[in-house]
Amino acid sequence: MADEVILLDFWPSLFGMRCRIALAEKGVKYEYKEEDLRNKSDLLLRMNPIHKKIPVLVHNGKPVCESLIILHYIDEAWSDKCPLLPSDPYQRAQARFWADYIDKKFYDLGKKLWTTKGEEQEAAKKELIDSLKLLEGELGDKPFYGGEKLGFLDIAFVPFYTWFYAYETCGNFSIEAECPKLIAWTKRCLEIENVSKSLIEPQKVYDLVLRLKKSLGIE
Ligand code: GS8
Repeated sequence: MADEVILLDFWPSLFGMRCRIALAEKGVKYEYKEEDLRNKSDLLLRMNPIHKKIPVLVHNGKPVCESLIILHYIDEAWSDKCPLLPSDPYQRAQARFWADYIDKKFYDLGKKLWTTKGEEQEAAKKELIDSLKLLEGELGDKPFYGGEKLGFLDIAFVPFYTWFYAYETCGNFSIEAECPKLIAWTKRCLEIENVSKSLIEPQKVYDLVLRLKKSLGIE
């Protein structure tokens, strides 16, 4: 029997984009189901009753939640093609460490950049730039975090690129001026079709941010 694979997702989600790239890299055919997060489907509530969040990967009726856990699962369940995590245990631990760092730092900092002003926004901007510089240092002179090819950490990190334009415009700064090597890496990632077709246009994210700001009464 063929595998039944469903991805419950929401188009601007950084976490959903990770799963889309990994599934594309593995060549897994799946059904994409867009969720309305203000009116969550019964399927989402049944498949992720703990957090009630997307993304959820439903593989032959069984749900896997949390994007980084989904990436691991995809790597293990479709292990015959295109390994995502490094084979060396130490390198695997490093990739997991930085993916965890990204999740602990960027989502909240990014949100602060477009929801605050003045000193609070400046502090978020500085912290974001410092963190991006750390990640740029971790890349070093390698083409990808995965070495010569796209890997787990590349997939965990590159969706944030789609939000960079919104962060830069709201915070009035240039990530390229601060971290040129990091932006060169995003460009290399985007040359890979499985990446570019899984990400959404930065302008669409910015338009969404403007709508969210309006609905939240900011500015
Ligand atoms: C985060 C998922 C998440 O925040 C992961 O999968 O890595 N740690 C999780 N999902 C959001 C949409 S993306 O911003 C979500 O589903 N929110 C709905 C809600 O909070 O009700």
